Amino acid sequence: MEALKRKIVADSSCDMTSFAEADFAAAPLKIITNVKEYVDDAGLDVAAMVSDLKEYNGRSSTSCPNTQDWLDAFGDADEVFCVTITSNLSGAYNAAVTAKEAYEAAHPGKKVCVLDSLSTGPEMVLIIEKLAEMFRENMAYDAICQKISQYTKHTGLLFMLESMTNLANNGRVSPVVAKVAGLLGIRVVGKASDVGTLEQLNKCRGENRALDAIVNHLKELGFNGGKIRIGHCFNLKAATTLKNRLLASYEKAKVTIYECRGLCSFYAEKGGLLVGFEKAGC
Ligand code: X90
Repeated sequence: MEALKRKIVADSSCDMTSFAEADFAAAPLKIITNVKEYVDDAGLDVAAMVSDLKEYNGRSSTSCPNTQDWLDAFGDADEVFCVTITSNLSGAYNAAVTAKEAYEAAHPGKKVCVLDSLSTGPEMVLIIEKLAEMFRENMAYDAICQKISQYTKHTGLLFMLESMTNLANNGRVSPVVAKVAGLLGIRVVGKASDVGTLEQLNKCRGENRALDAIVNHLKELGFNGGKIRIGHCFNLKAATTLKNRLLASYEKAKVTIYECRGLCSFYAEKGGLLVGFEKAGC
């Protein structure tokens, strides 16, 4: 009998284009302007997109993977574990569920477990890494489905944004909140709410104070020195400062930093920081 093919699939808001620890594919979202369409895959030049967008004054929007995009990402795997951006801000989850139904109907015996992250970016990274860990432990399909949804109850996402223009223009936050982020020197700090929407926590004067607020929120929300993934949109400086501050208080914390890909760069905008973290008890 041939070995079971297990695969992790996520939409491109997870900021990962490849993954060494397991068979992996990302279904791309798209960033669309009147002059160009950017496909958020490994070929996207994120720096060029961000600089194009800075010069561009027209309308811009995004679109999620459709059912076929998801099916393409599933490939021919026997067991797919599919992680999506929050269903409260994107149609990606619904399209993935439709793809699951089509895939399972077309290939009896094959299974797809779809997980709504109620989050995005670095919290999805943590979920994907945990799935790979479960693969290595040879856990059964049903056990993984159940355990991974438990795991997401012990992870969280905080963010720091310098501008919320694209979020507001696309109806993902209220214009009132977005306006604050547009003020000179102001950083909005917030978190992914329990229902997977943006929840504003603080308006901070300057990046330093915003990073302090993030460190405090991490503690309040139950971080106790586990894993942290920091995604940044052209703000390595803030990401590094945050990492060092965390390591000063939690010397064993496992902190890594990476650059956001297209979708998160479009919405988090230049200077933005996304922080995915584990809470106690996972
Ligand atoms: O379907 C689509 O077109 C994608 C829409 C995505 C909208 C929101 C993306 C947010 C990206 C911003 C800060 C963190 C937000 C946390 C949300 C739970 C990053």
